[in-house]
Amino acid sequence: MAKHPSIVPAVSGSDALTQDVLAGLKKSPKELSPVWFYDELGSFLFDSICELPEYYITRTELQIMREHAAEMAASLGPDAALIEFGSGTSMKTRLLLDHLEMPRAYVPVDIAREHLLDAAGTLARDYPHLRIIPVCADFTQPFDLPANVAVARRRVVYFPGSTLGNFDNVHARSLLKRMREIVGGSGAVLIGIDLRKDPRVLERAYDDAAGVTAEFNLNALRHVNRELGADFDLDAFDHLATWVENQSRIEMHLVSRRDQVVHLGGENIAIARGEHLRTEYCHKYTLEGFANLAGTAGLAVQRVWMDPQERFSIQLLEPRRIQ
Ligand code: AVJ
Repeated sequence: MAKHPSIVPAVSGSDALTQDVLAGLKKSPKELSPVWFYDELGSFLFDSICELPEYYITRTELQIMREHAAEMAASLGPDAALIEFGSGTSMKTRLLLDHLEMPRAYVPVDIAREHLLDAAGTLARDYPHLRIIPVCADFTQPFDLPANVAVARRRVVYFPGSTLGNFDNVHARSLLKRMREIVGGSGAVLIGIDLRKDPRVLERAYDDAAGVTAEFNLNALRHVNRELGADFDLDAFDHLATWVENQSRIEMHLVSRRDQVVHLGGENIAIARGEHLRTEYCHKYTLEGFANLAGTAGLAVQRVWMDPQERFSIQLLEPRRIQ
């Protein structure tokens, strides 16, 4: 069930990663990229989060897929080439593939090469007639599509999980624009979007009673310690998930329990007691707010599927007609 959101810093290589983390720690407030959540343990913890009673997102999206996948597939039509951003285990995709009429190809795009190839192999056994063309790439950066997919009549980007919510509005818009470019004038985007709701429900979804999300958040520090040789003390931070009304988002923070100094890349980073380190945004949209955002990226909402409680939505977007 793990998604591996491929939100990686714009630089790579250990030195560049160190510089990237240092730059975040020198900001005010301090920041650490959510990419650091996802090492082996982090992916396992995320899988556990998906099973938590408070974390409605994965369960609700699956429920909508089960209920409406046939209709979604019918709206996409025959001969579609399906391109999935951050494909992970392609779990939700199966529900779609089961209903698509003669799909031309499935292109899972993911940054985790081993997991990508494993998932593609498993899928190939279950869908022997489907042409599966995995692409190992960071979907936040431009990447090339396989030639035969680039010319398919109907190209569809599938982006489940509400991962778009992890990007601020500027980056969300440019990601939507990229999808618009990939699908061209006659394609479509099928995207999972989490909806605004009672802040208490949202805060619980990101601060569960069993403490799994807290462990997931703290694991980012463990990952940085191991990968970059930092010395964050995991016991010196508290997990915080807080609803920020004027940004319409949950923010996950780590709050320092004491004055401390962290060493990284030969530098000393002072962190004061009570100081916050921001690790993730999770924007929650109204239907209208998301339609506006998509509109600014040249995409128009054609269909919206929701669960009966309207907690989550899966939306079909198509390029806006040129006026
Ligand atoms: C996988 C990015 C959709 O934002 O809800 C879960 C990640 N963070 N609990 C989300 C996450 C904290 C999740 N996404």
